[in-house]
Amino acid sequence: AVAGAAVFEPVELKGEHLNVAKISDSGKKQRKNWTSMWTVLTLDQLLFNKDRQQESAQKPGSKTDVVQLCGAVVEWTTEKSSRKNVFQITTNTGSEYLLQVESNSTANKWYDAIRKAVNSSTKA
Ligand code: I3P
Repeated sequence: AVAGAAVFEPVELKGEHLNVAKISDSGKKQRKNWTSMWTVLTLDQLLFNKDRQQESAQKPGSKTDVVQLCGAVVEWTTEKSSRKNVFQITTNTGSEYLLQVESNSTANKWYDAIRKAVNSSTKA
């Protein structure tokens, strides 16, 4: 999914499987349940799908979880999980997601790209 990533700088992260746990839904605490999700970053959204095939099926009734990045906060956390490479996204509506992947470099790539998307969509 990231072939040619170094060439196409800003939006290199088309899609990848990340471990995701939604721990709060609009301020309401959720039971932590790590799930491998096919994750796609757009200019201002993060899309979670159960699998890659659903990626293009963003119509009503599809199971895509859409995270609005405008006004979100993204930070590394070592307290909310025993796993390595975990960062948290808190949306402006108070939903909280933990994202994790074994590879440091993959985690760093997503963290950086999501922060950039947050910054540019929040200013816009
Ligand atoms: C949780 C599960 C999670 C773990 C979480 C456990 O148990 O083992 O993987 O989070 O720890 O509560 P269960 O499946 O019974 O709900 P990490 O893998 O992120 O450590 P936590 O309660 O300390 O968050």
